[in-house]
Amino acid sequence: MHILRVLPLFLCLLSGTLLAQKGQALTEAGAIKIVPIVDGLEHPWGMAFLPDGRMLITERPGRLRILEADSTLSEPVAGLPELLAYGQGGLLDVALDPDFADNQYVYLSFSDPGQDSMVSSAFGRGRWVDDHIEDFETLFVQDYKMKGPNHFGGRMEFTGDGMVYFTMGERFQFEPAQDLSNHLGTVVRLNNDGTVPQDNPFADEDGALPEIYSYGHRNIQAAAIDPATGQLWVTEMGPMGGDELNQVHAGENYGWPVVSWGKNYDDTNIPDPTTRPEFADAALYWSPTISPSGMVFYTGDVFAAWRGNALIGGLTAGGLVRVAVNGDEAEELERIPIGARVRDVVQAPDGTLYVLTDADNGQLFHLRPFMDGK
Ligand SMILES: [Ca+2]
Repeated sequence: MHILRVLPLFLCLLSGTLLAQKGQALTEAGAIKIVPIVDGLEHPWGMAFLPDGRMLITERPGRLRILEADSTLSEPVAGLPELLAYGQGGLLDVALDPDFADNQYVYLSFSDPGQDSMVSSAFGRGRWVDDHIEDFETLFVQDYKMKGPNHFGGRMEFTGDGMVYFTMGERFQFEPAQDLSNHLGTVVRLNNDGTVPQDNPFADEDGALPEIYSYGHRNIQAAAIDPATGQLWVTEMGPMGGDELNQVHAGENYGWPVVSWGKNYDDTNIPDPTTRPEFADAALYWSPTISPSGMVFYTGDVFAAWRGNALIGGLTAGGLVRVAVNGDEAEELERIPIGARVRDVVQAPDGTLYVLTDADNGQLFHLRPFMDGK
């Protein structure tokens, strides 16, 4: 491509990055302020608000911290499950039960240890009592224990009517994502207590694991239900190129590793999804990659132009990717530069946003409109 055609794009990206480093960004919701709240988080991965306005934040090596009202971090919270922090695995997501006010359940996803450094993706729950977790019980362990540092997936998303989706990667094993006799490369759906819903798509199929809701995924690190439709959307990391946004339907096969919009790391081609119509194709894909992780459907008022859109964190995108969804369709509308690898994004009760960055010294940022010019 000619330098004069690339130059404006380069300058645009550069100005966005420079603005992000100055703590602001120009967006279609106006100029927004990007305020650093706290640092010193070692590869933070997930966050969730407590009803009192404080926030729980996970660190992948195996710590859960409370962001206190004065924006300091607590000592590590007690009561976590035994886990093994290994490669991309460790302590991953955190979520509160939709009925937390009644049952005080906090859910954690993590790498469940076995013999000889074998690990599986897993999640469970315990009760939140006096700023620690009691009686943690593991509710689900991925059926496929192995060594290997990659593609743990790890997001939990509640339906609000008693069920939870848990997303997994294929542990960099490729073909098992097509095999329903294991959990690699799947979304599973469980009742909140870990039992299997009777109407899961493979509940009565011989040779298939009943927890599986969808399969043929590569590595799902973002999941969110669109509150307007109740539809689950997930992103998955592609190989070289081919990151995907998928609308998840019961029993569907999303094609990995048979088809992909990306290429293998050795530069060999993978057939495009359109060559195999039996697989569900992505609603949207990204080449080059954005490395999607963390996602929320924005429902607030303070960034009114973003209402109803998905905001997707991007590790290599270095910010948020704003996407409009409509039925099976999805369209990227905007990128909001943060100037760092974004691991997770949540909406605060007041409609502002919080963003976690993935780094040895990870940070939490608060995204809000300017107030009195500040
Ligand atoms: Ca796919």
